[in-house]
Amino acid sequence: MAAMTKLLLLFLMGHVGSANGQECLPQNENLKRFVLQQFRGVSYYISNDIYTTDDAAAKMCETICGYLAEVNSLVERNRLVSLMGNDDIGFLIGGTDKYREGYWEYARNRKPVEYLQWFYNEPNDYDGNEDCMCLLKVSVGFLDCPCARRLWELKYVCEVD
Ligand SMILES: [Ca+2]
Ligand SMILES: [Ca+2]
Repeated sequence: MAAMTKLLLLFLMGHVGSANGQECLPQNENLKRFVLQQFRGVSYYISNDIYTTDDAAAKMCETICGYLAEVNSLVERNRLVSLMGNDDIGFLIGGTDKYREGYWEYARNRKPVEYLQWFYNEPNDYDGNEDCMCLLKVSVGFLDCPCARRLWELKYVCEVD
């Protein structure tokens, strides 16, 4: 009987464990795709892969309770650029005007992007197809860039509070 109870307990514990596994915790296997960097109380997770779409990147961020990085100052922008490796061109970050052209907001909560420091001649909605926001190593400001991967081969960066 004691053995049965023990087995039952193990069974239940196993279920609790798997339930937790579905939450956004660092135990998630997707975490392996990220390199953690910390700055001013928030954590940044840089992807190892190139983004395919903004939605896919955002979903990946959600697995670790995060969201596509929201750059709120020049200091934060500089910090993110400093995290870029030698081979990195830039990152996809949070911010989109896909809901309303020219109106920049965060897809996760539809709040307006308050810090908009654009690069020269940006945003230009090139080819009518640039509704996401990117940060390039060589640019001081942001660029609007395609939400779906085309010529751009950028990683994405998640932020976790
Ligand atoms: Ca646009
Ligand atoms: Ca652009």
